Amino acid sequence: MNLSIAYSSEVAAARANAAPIVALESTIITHGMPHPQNIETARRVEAAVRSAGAVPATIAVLGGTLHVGLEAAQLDRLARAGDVAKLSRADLAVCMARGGNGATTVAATMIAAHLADIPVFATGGIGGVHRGAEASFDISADLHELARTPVTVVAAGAKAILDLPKTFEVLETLGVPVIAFGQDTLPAFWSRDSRLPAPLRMETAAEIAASHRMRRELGLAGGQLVANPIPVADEIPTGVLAPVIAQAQAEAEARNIAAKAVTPFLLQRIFELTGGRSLDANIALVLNNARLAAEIADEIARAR
Ligand code: PSU
Ligand code: MN
Repeated sequence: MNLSIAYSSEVAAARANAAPIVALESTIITHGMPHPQNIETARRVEAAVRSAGAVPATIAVLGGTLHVGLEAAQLDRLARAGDVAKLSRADLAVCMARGGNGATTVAATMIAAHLADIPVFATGGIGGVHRGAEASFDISADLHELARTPVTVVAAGAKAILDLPKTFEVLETLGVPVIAFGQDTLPAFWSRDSRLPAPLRMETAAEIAASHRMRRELGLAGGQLVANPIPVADEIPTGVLAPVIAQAQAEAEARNIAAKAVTPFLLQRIFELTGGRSLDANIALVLNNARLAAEIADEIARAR
């Protein structure tokens, strides 16, 4: 294969030593959070992975090159840049062929992580079936990626701006294991409990690593979704969020926000409408996911 991937010095060393690595996405930095909280969070998430004994690999396309692991200055530039494309499966090759800059979504980060042989990836919340999808057909490519690319994704469930029951129905149809971490119900991103029963439940990183390895032995395509609830101290109750999400959704419809712009618009409006509280919760849940992903990566690396 003559694809050249640029590894950060830290990730290159980890690969040479078969040390645990956790992939991290970059759309959350460029399209999911405002500056400067985005760069502060990106640095803290990387630090959380390191403290838990693994190496962070933030993924992005810079000048057409696929980077797996960013040096501090590259991360900083990405977080400030205003003209970065949001890359999903459909856009990755085009951006690279044109020599462009792009931030990877869950789908594109999974593709890059798999190319770099990194089995675990931490994010905030995956994309899914949008509310009103029966009319708009807006279903994130993240769901199909989970069905085809063998990476274990640690998220606080799907973002609560989505239609969660439909999102989890689609994952069931696609044969994606959805594993709630330590509870019987699925989390709802900013809130711990969606009241939807979890199809699977696990208590330890070792169990998640074991099922990841078993899928590989079975030759099953696709990854696992680990739904890790936000810590109790950081959650926003669903009752507080419901009217805010409804208002943001109504505004998106009134303004004909569509396609890739929907998720960034909703996250930004909810940030404004909650006076910043949604961002604090978002940051807390990403850090929590980074720590669990590092533990899973460590378990998988040990077993190799
Ligand atoms: N998680 C967050 N914030 C985000 C995202 C995830 O906490 O901004 C991003 C991810 O990159 C995810 C994307 O893949 O939102 C989903 O976008 P869409 O709904 O357009 O597929
Ligand atoms: Mn979409």
